[in-house]
Amino acid sequence: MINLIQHFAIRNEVGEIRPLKIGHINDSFIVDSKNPGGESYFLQKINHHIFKNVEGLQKNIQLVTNHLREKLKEAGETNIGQKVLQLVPANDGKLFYQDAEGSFWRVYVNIQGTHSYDVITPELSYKAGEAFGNFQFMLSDIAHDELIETIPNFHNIEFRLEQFRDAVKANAAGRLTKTQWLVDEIESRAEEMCMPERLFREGKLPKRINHCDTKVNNMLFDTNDEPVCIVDLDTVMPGFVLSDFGDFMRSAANTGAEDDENLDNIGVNLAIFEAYTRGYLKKATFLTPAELGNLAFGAKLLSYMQTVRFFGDYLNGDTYYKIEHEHHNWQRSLAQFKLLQSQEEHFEAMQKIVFDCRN
Ligand code: GN1
Ligand code: MG
Repeated sequence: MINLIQHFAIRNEVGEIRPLKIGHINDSFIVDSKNPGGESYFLQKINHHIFKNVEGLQKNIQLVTNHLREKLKEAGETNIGQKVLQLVPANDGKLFYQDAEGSFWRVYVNIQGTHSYDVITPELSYKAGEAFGNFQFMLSDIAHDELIETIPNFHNIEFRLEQFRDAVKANAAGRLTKTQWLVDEIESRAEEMCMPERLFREGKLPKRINHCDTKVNNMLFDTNDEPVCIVDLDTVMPGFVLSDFGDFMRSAANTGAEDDENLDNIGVNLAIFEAYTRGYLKKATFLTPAELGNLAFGAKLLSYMQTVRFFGDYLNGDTYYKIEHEHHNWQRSLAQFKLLQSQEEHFEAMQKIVFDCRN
């Protein structure tokens, strides 16, 4: 591993290299500096079975981070090194390094003095809403064709349902017998859930540059608990704002965990929902009535989409997400579906919150 990091243009002598247990896709490590207080690094092995165009992925990230840096400078911000990710190029100038085994690696400067949350308070949720709203705003003037779709059709539910139906048909892991009831639940909602894609085709719902992975733990807070930096920029691409709004609610406005084994823990946390919505709408002043009117729907859609994706992976025999035990993807599917049911029950309350919080 130490040999690996030497391929990057780092400025410090390397100390310990520690694996981090974050994310379901890439492998992450912190590379400490040998000198206490020195610059440290965030090393990642990119899952190139999922991100098939690594060069395009890295170019996207460079473009997005440069853009954000410019915006922050224009706004007179200081300490920008803490507020935007900074890629460290390889010694040959490329934004990644490919090792002898064909694996792809990248390095960021590690943003020290920050932390993230898996479970959040309403107060922090309000600040997170402002931060994600501002993030969308800062990226709103990047031309859509400057960015590639690092995973084509990533948040397109019509496409996700097609993949899911293929998984059901193939039943590769032989897991369908006991799980057919959830296939039926998914199918009974399929038409409703494809509504945003239909609105888009009719020219009634726009796409904007989205983060597309607005999980609560993709935001770094400083020692004063102020949000400083949004991380995990692998999937920044055009999409519906309801998607980013919904993914935050899916991960934060849940009284249980994403993969909670006790389904009784799971339900919508309306206090978090309200606080985030207030913060988000304060910054996202650019929304059309159709976008605003479908934010609460986005919360349902993202829980649904995640059920479809986890369950599809379970049926395929766990080929996409990292799992910690044999039936982990099934446990995740059940937990996400339970959240969806709770969101359905509370849909009117969620809609009312959005309308009460609008400017
Ligand atoms: C994956 O990067 P990570 O592991 O936080 C996934 C997201 C899912 C999420 C579910 C590229 O995100 O789309 O919402 O897991 N990322 C990719 O927790 O598929
Ligand atoms: Mg991610």
